[in-house]
Amino acid sequence: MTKHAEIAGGGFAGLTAAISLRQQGWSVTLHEKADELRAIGAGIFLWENGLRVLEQVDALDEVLVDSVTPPFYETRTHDTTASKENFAGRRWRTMARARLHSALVNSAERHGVEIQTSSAVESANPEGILTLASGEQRVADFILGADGVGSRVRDSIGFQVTTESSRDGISRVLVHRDPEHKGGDWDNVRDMWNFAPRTLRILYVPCNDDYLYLGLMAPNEDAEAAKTPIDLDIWVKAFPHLEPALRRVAALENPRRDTYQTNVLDRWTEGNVAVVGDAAHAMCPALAQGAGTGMMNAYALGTFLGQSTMPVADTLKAWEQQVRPYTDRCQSRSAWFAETRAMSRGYQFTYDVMETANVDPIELAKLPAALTQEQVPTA
Ligand code: FAD
Ligand code: 5PR
Repeated sequence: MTKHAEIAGGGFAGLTAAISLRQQGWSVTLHEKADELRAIGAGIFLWENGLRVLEQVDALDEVLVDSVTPPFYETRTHDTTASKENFAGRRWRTMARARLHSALVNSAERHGVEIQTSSAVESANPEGILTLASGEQRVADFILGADGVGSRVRDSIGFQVTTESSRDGISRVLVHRDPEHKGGDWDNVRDMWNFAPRTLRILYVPCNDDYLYLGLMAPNEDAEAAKTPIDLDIWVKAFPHLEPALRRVAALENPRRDTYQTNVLDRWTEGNVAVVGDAAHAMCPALAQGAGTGMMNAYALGTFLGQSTMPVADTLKAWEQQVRPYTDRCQSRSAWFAETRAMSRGYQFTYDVMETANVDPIELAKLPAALTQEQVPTA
């Protein structure tokens, strides 16, 4: 009999899990509380691991047509180049978040995921009952909380969360790319740091020929620099070369500013329920691995559930055991970089730091033998 999954959340993790489960023959209903499926935020990086997941879930081609591999990831501190890294031929891409999201949505639709928008999830219980805000209850073999950093599924189950909040916050925007910001070093990712007279950073990321992703980072305690809409004078003084782009940022109507947090849970599964993505392992963006890690874990979840001969609850425990160590290490490295601002020194992409980017998601999604034993019926 076809097994059925109910998924809360239509972000990168929820969509990836939904496609992976469909590829394994499950039926899937995905609930998104917003009235349409859309990506929040500006730009995003993907490394080899994330690109491989996209390949597995048939979403890579659509991402490649509208993303770029910049020549270098350049770190600049006080207007001087600290490092220029190119990852020795490993794949990496930068893009608008909407591009990645719509590629996953289109693939989910092609794979027959049933998507319900304006459908907020209220709670889940370990026996496999999902309750919607409308009061409707849905029964499933498996329930997934991919409902982001404020996860209802996580909190209704009662997973314990340890939270560390970041001391810097960031305003992320997409702006039009001016001719003077094309070509030469302006095609690089440029991570520009200033510590004097105040701590301000701009992460400059070409997404394609037309758009730049800019992340404007300032300490939360510096109220003037943390203000949105931005104080143009403060930012232009620190980054005069970016004045035309900063004028566009200052003109934006409702710029968001986010702080971020590291959430570590006591466990990711309980009975027939699991959490994945930011619901389970929100991390600081420093290493640009939050979405990639969530997508790897979500993809593996689908293969585990599809191929295991063991009960769902045991399969979920084995999945957590397999994928979690990489995630834990990535979270703690990302938190360290956010806390120390050590990325300003350059040469940060060491072998260790790139561990997650270099994980092969296909290997990670292979089940341990204990999950695929033949079940011999007893007489
Ligand atoms: P989300 O994207 O938060 O999706 C959750 C979805 O669930 C949303 O659509 C939401 O509307 C829905 N939802 C919420 N509650 C409910 C409910 N009750 N019922 C139904 N639906 C619900 N990662 C990278 O890999 N590379 C980067 O370059 C990168 N840059 C980043 C920069 C910043 C500043 C930050 C803060 C993060 C960055 N990340 C990056 C991390 C990445 O954005 C997240 O890890 C990723 O978006 C998490 O995906 P998700 O699907 O788990 O959650
Ligand atoms: N990398 C990326 C990013 O968006 C941020 C950081 C690093 C892609 C911030 O948004 O270090 O904070 C960072």
